[in-house]
Amino acid sequence: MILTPSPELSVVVPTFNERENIQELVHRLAETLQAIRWEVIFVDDDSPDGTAALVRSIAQRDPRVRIIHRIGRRGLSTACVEGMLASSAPFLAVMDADLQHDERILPAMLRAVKDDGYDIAVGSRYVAGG
Ligand SMILES: Nc1nc2c(ncn2[C@@H]2O[C@H](COP(=O)(O)OP(=O)(O)O)[C@@H](O)[C@H]2O)c(=O)[nH]1
Ligand SMILES: [Mg+2]
Repeated sequence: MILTPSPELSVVVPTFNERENIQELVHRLAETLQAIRWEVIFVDDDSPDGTAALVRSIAQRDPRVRIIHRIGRRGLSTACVEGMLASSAPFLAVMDADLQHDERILPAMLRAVKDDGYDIAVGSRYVAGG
């Protein structure tokens, strides 16, 4: 039996009406995480703009892309927690879907927790190298 190695990093992305940003975000993650086994878990609260349907169609072509589609639910933090709980990866990241967060710092954040022994890494505009 040939097993496909599972992801080392799950990027959890809560979404509400982010349809127009999904494809670009997946593209940017694929670019920046080339050296890492990764997946992205979108957690969508049944957005009226059809975000979940779009994610599902991308996921049909790309197994690194997953969707948790929540019905009758709202809430950014519970969406993040449920995405994290749906992952079996040893490392987790959470980011916005709206392209406000710089995905290019994800490899450095992963290194901080994986190699430098930190429990958590936080991206910030307000610290050097943030
Ligand atoms: N699943 C889910 N995602 C949400 C909800 N509210 C906001 N989001 C998403 O959470 C992320 C952060 O929201 P955003 O409006 O960008 O917050 P801001 O950057 O702090 O202004 C975005 O990807 C939103 O689409 C919600 O109720 N449920
Ligand atoms: Mg935002």
